[in-house]
Amino acid sequence: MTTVAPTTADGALAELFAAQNERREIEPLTDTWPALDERTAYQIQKKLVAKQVEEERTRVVGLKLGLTSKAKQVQMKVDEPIYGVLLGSRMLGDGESLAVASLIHPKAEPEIAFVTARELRGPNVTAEQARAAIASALVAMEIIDSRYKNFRFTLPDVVADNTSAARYVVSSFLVPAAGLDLRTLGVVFEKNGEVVTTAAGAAILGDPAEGLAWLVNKLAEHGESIPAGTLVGAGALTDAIAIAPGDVVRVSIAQLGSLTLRCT
Ligand code: OOG
Ligand code: MG
Repeated sequence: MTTVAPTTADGALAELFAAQNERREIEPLTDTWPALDERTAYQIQKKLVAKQVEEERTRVVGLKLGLTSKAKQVQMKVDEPIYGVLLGSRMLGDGESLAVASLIHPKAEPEIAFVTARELRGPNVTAEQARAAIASALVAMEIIDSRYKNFRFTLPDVVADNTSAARYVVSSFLVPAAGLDLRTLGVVFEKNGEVVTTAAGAAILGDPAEGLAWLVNKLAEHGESIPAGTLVGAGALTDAIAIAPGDVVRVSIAQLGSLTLRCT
């Protein structure tokens, strides 16, 4: 079947939804629709998430930042942060398994996540204000699965694709944020018992609280805020690594603990 490259928001939405459900790669939207802008891309994301919520009979449980570390910006060749949405149906716990074949070409990446204590509403929220609104922090790992071939995309492409979101693994240990210096938390990322990357919390825009401030100020551009009790993934601390059946990947973060994912 030949598919016509989409040049409208509805066409892009249909193509991204089908690509995910059929586990097939597509070319970036901007190859054929260079005028696709960031605002339209976030509108497509919103509609895509609404379709996924309906299809998966689930609900939105959180938000995720992307491209908040230099390592990721360099790896993906996009030099600004982005945000996406986390769905309840795609959450995994420590020690759970992931069937790699259920996705297109998944990669794993280590993250710090937060739970917010109170509503945050931008614009002009500072990192200090954002930090004060963090109730707890936890170890997380994102499984990203761009619907684009070879993970090649521009900012509007990846935004429309809900920032490559596929699965999100979270620890059940929530560590109270009071007294934690998120910047100096050491991060070790291992695959099959070997250390593949390391980082510290400061890899996220100098301070993970800066990531939360960026998110709430960006949401304000779209008239949205972050409700109290929201899970927020702060973005990968290091570059992402490809995973294959049989792999065991593990994220350990000082003071927060560790979590493991088994790939089948
Ligand atoms: C885009 C998603 C980036 C992160 O944590 O930086 C992201 C991608 O790399 O495909 O989730
Ligand atoms: Mg991520």
